[in-house]
Amino acid sequence: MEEPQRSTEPAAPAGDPAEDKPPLRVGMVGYAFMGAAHSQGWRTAGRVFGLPLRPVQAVICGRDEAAARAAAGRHGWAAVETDWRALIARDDIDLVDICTPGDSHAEIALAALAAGKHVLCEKPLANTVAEAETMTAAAEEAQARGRVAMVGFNYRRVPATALARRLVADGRIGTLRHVRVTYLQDWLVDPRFPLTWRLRRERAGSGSLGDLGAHIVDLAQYLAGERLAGVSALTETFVRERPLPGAGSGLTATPAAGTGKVTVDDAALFTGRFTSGALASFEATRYATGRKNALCVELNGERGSLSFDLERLNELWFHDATEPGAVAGFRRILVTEPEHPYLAAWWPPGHGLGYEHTFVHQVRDLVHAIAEGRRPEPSFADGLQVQRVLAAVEESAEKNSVYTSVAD
Ligand code: SOE
Repeated sequence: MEEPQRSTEPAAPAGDPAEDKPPLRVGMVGYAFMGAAHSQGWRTAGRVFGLPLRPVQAVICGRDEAAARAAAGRHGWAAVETDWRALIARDDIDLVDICTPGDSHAEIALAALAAGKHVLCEKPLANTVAEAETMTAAAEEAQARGRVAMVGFNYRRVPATALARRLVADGRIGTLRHVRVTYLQDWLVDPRFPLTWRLRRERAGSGSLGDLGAHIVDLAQYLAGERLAGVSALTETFVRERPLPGAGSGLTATPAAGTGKVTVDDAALFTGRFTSGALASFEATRYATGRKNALCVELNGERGSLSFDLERLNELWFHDATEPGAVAGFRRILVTEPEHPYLAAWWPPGHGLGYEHTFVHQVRDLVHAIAEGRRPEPSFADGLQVQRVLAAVEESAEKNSVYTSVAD
């Protein structure tokens, strides 16, 4: 392979609002679904929000050179590497964005932090608690050197969930009693779906639990403003053998010969107790036939309730129990006003946002944390705590749902 192009730092286009800001040169490892979503964030945030640094899509990295070059063209990256170690060694990269399967998060993040880079790592932080602990220790050490590390729980950055967090923190629903969260997909219902990396423990760490459960554990704790103390859980693997993947992906793949064992959970159901004594229920599954990416959360407090549905992500339902009974009830807040989180930068009221905007908001918040030298949220320590909850879920499920405390 010829010498990789130097990421000739693309000059800010004339009129770019961040034209005079110092560049933040990003190297992204991975270019599949999350690579595409993160690219949208890097490409857009500087144009919508007045950022203190100008994100530059400098290098995209993938083992398949042709595919990485195609992704560079499609998503707007200036140069290509085929080895993440070479990307981290470059002196024209300030931040490494990790969009790979979970089995490489620790290795890449540790090397990037040691090399003096900032890090954004997709969720779940790692495949094991031990890896997450090592990453968190490295992130704390790097923070002392002015380098930050964030984990990508993007559903915190839906304006409606960020508004819900504000309302809970302001006491608008009073003392929390319940959190009820479900995250339902159905892409594995067909037993012919091949044994891709998400179905192999050595690659993904776990199945629906780490992929979907990580999101809803983080979101529940973020919205509640407190942590889970313990859980009781059931997990199940419904289809235990699947066709080995051939060329292509998903159901359109041409299957290779033979089958392989599924070594992760297909679904996880668990209850939890917060440190305050509030109770929670969680469901993460890839077998909710007809549900595509259905994340719903409801919080019940002594003074009111909040309810959110990702399929209607510009809306937040609020019940104020202090209102007179004759007019009380769940009312819909259309979360498109300039005073709502992130919205002042976007469109006039009533013009909604989408899933992709959560990645733009993620970049906005990360760039501000870097410029202000503070620990971003969610930090690697937050990601570690989620891993500890997931580990308690797996331990409880192995013990027939025995209540299992979450390790400190
Ligand atoms: C799973 O299919 C998945 O892609 C998750 O990995 C993402 O985190 C979620 O945002 C969408 O669904």
